Amino acid sequence: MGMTLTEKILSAHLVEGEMVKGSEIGIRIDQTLTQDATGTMAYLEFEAMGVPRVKTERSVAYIDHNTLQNGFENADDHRFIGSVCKKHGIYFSRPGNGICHQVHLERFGVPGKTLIGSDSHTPTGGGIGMIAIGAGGMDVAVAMGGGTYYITCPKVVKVELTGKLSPWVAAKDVILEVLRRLSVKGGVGKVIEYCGEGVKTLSVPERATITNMGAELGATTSIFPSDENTLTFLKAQGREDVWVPLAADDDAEYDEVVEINLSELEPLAACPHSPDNVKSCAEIGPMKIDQVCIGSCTNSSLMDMLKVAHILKGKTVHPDVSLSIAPGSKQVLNMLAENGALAAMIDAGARILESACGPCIGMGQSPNSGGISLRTFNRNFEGRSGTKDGQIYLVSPEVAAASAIAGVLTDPRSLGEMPEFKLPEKFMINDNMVVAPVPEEEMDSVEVLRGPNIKPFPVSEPLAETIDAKCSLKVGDNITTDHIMPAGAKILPLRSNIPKISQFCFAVCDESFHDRALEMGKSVIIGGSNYGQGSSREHAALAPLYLGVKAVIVKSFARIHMANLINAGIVPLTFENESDYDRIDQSDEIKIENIGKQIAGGSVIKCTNVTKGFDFNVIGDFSKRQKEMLYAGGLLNYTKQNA
Ligand code: MIC
Ligand code: SF4
Repeated sequence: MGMTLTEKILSAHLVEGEMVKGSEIGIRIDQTLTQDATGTMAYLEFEAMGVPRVKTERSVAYIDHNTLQNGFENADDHRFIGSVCKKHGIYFSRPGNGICHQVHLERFGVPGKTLIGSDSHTPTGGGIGMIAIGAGGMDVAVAMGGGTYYITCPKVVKVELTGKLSPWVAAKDVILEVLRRLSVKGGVGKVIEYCGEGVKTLSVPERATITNMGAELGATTSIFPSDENTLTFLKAQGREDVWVPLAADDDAEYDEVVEINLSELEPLAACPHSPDNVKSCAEIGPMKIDQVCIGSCTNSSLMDMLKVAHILKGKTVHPDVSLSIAPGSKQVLNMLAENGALAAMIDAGARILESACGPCIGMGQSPNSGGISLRTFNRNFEGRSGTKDGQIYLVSPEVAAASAIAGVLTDPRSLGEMPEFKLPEKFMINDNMVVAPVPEEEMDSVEVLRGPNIKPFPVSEPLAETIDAKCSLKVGDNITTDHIMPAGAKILPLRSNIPKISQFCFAVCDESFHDRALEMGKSVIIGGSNYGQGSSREHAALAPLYLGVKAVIVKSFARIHMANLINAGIVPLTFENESDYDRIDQSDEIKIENIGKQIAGGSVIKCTNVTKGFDFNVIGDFSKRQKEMLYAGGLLNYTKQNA
């Protein structure tokens, strides 16, 4: 039987386990990336492991999230990360060089290699034929040290693309259509593999838009084959030497097949407050808008920007609309400046932002109260924009630009004929903003520079014999890591200070959570399905750890967050009968006796609701390695024990 592309790359990197779907496998990691909001913790963890130099083929640290220096904190983090990189063998992409995923695709991604990144949109690299996976900072630290990375051997979904996108219909509309069909939890435990004739009609940047936002499906990752278009892109980046052709075998068998005829797609939008709440622009109609933001790791490539500039050229942004544009990288911004497209944007009244995440993570440009904002980003979770009642719609750059001029949601097909937009034969290449590490012989001469906001990560304890604790919080379905550990301009600077950032833990859901959890000393959290969806931030596990959370019992988990909980030594459990969720209230006392023995004995674990006087079962389906991590109290303790 033939193999899928996913199986080919995973089995070529397999170091532990067998390629049996649903079982845990360990893979070798060729490349890692971090960004600054997760990076400080990841490098503190790397330092704690005591490995002198990274053992990967390429590790890169990007500064792209915390780009507002509203105090010393972010600047100190950047200085710390820069110095750690120099010492330990990591390439350092300075602030101004661009968004990690965009730059990594342009300058470092290699077809057929494995990449993990401490950012959930690392699957962007799937656009170039990599197995690129988002992970917690601790997993990335271990991989930098040469350690194995563990995932559940995924099911593989084939998305068979036929036809060709119509003018003004975009790659964004492809992934919005996939989200509409599969939902934000439809990809859990799966890799989404794009195949079929339609693949040939999509350039690498378009493919990367699709694999990037595959994160919103909850998928392990998404991948495109490496073909002639991949070669064209790599040639234009002066990197054709890393190209290899890669594709699934013709007789590969898939677990699911989704068929999409590109010719039938139309401009779509994800409505508030979920990326899978997708409607067509025609269905929504000419809704009045307040703001438009163009950029983010989903839609900030040169091609996206050239389309936007073309639409804006000679026009003026509607008087009731604020338009901001953040080109994804220095390369993109520089090329726009050279070819005059930037002038067209400025002339139309766009507010040009630096090449960074910016508004996508609430670093500025929060909309007005109740404001309707069209964004080319990938997440529209409640409150993420920085305005609690902001109404965020996720759209393509084409829809965004056309609407910015019109002042209402606009189907770009009304713009008339679309010119042909082509990848340049050569991108402008200058890696002067990537600092190389010093050679190993010189590493002792590099001093690691720390600042007063950089506090050690919280220590976790080995698993107690019995967990007997009150429920400090009960939440519903689809809780995101933006609920658990919000970001934004006020909170992001605290990413390297867990005691301080934990004050905002769950503040979106319940501002009294922090004080209550501290007062309880130890507690458990009860949640619904798809708990922890969204970002990879391990802070969503470290802050609860600091606040004494011992176990989280929910209907189902999102992949990265569940791994982060185990890494932090917090026990993630799911209800055997979902109806038991309704029988537990906040403040109820939950008792799990002999938890270590129960975990060792099998996956069904007995719990007692002491307050209400009934027993219920939960599932703790852990691999041997996960069990040992939980006994040890998390990944760092486990790694030290095994060193
Ligand atoms: C996000 O898009 O939510 C982030 C900010 O990039 C996160 C990482 C973080 O929280 O630092 C992600 O996607 O993993
Ligand atoms: Fe940055 Fe937004 Fe992409 Fe996250 S989703 S990496 S915040 S641009």
